[in-house]
Amino acid sequence: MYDYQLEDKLQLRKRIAPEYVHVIHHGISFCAVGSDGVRITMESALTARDRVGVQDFVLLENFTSEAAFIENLRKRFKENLIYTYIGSVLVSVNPYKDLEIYTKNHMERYRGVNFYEVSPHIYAVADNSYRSMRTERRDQCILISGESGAGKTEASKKILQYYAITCPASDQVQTVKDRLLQSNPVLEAFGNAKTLRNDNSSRFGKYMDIQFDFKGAPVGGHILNYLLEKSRVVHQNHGERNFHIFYQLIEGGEEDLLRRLGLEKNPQQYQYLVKGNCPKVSSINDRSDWKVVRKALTVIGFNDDEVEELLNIIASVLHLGNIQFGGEDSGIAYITTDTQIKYLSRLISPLNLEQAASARDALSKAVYGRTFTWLVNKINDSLAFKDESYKNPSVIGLLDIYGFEVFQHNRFSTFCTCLTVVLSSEMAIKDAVMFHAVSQWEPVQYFNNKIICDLVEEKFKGIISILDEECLRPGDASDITFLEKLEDTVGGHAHLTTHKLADGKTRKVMGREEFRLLHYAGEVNYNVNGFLDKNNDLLFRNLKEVMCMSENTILTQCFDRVELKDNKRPETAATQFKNSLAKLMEILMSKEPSYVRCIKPNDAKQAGRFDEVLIRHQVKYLGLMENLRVRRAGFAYRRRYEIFLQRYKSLCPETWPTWEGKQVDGVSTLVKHLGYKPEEYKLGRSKIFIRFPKTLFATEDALETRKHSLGNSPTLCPSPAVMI
Ligand code: AOV
Ligand code: MG
Repeated sequence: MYDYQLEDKLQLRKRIAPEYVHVIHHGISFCAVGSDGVRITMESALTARDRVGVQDFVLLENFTSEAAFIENLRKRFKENLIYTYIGSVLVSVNPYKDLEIYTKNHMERYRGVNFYEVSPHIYAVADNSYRSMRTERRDQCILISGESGAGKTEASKKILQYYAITCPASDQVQTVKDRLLQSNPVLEAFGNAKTLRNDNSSRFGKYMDIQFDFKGAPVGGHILNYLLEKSRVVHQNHGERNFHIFYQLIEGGEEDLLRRLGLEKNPQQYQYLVKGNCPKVSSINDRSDWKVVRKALTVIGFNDDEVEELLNIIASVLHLGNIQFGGEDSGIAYITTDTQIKYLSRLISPLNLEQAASARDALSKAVYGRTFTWLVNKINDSLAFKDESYKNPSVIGLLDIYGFEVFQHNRFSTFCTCLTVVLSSEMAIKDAVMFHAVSQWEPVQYFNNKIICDLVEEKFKGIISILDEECLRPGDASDITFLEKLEDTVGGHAHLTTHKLADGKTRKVMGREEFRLLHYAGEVNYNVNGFLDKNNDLLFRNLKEVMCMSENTILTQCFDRVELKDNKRPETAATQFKNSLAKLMEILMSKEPSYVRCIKPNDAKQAGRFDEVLIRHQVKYLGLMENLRVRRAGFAYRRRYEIFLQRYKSLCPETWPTWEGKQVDGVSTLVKHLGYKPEEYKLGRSKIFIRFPKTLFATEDALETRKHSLGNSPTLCPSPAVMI
């Protein structure tokens, strides 16, 4: 009695939540079944829908309303439905609790299944990219964004786990899978730290390629790392910690090992670990994490000697931090701590107290930073694709950048973080514009990110150029002269303000050492203090020389003598970073992107709390409303001609069983036969763009009906889940 005909099914599909209601076949009619397997009425299905919201924002009736958007998010969050789509973009809200949705069974459920038949999930995105890679032979990338603590790193780990479990494997592939998975705890130990926003905050940007062979098995990987926050090695803000590895080693290291390294079992003994006054974190168990990391190092292929050398470096950094200086009447510093590290005595002669301490810290940062890069290279060696006979593996790239962390006063590192966000959102916007270019309807207003990009990057008069110029200028260059140059060169820019007003008066609300950028996310104030030093990132030559003499084989690889001979000035930090980001953008542009947008529901890291103000802010700067408008105004679904034809050709006598002519003509014949109206679709260069999901749903339903009337499945065809 609860059976529905085809048109009802369409209604159901559009309106119900697949988390609670499934539509199943029953002869040529359909019925709705609740999650407990019992048939329910259309009315109950709709009630369920009202309770849990829509699974795709594109289906929201009032799609231009931000309030409706947030309400839908809230309903779902309350039901532990943390994932929702905007077309093919996945929006994810951090639940701050373990949900039972990442089991092997769940993975199986998403394998090869249509996007809208199952509830939205990170596995659906992973599966989608995988199938597009396989069927279209096009490299993919998954871009994960969101603010600090929103769940980016967790999302990227879930994607990796999905591939590790569901992709085909042989013995050799199993080793690659293990190494891919084990690279995470190692990189997190050395590159993540407890911050105020996130107990496991990534302090470096990470882009990882996973390489697949022609059978779809993962056979290798490669990691690019960006801008490790080195300053954390020597200083942490109140309530924050240094990188996890220091605490793991001290808390978890075996007594013998600690003795050999000259370390005591108490983190409070080390100057570099007491700045934030936060040695313990309730959500972190350093001792058990140590065991995980130690094992992971072995899986990746480190032998015991290499591990010991690596840990020796970590211990030396702690010892270095404990070196104290005293001052003489002449103002020249000397070492007061009794230490074995004799080379540091070289610091004494020309430096005053402050300079000596800063030279010491610069050395610690350089040693740690370069060791981190060495570690990434070492992991890359172990992940390298080794089959010479197979030249071109297919690739899925995962981008997990550090989140936007805006404070009241921001420093150089935030400036660089913002750069990443600026450039990666430029990429997203480009994609959206490309997407939109094919539709001539309802122009969508974008925040013009290019203006900001130019302001930051432009040659000669962009902020980075001006900063570099000040860094190179001998004489009186300082953070303040940099700010003055900024005022002279780009003072009148609509997106930049300083405390000076055009009429010569000063703006009271801004500090004299600040400039303000109007980003997409809103206004951000930057304090220029330390900009020149951090951008120069210089290390005294004699310290470099000493490091080159080290007998530690890792350090000899990190500090190369060639560097000493080369008198060319090294690139500044901002320029290096800008260039590496430009390269990253090139890599991403060559791939088909999918997007995951992560949202943090509250600042207290608590389960069940939905802080509307905070969420609205993120919806705004993640550009989700624009995203939705683009999907609605443009074409929600697009598909390459051959794939579309392949899937639906059985529905039209003229295209079935084979279409002999040009593919575009075949598609055109097919959609006319299906009754598509001209405003519902556009034929592009190589793809068909479909405007409304309902058009696609109807076509899918027609396919299913045919399948059932024939009593078997039609030709093997890629599912529309990969339609984005
Ligand atoms: P982030 O990568 O976006 O921040 P994480 O991925 O590290 O954020 O997530 C922060 C914390 O939120 C994790 O340690 C988990 O406790 C919790 N969490 C995130 N996603 C989930 C999930 N799907 N299920 C359960 N708990 C989750 V940063 O690296 O700071 O920008 O720089
Ligand atoms: Mg992270």
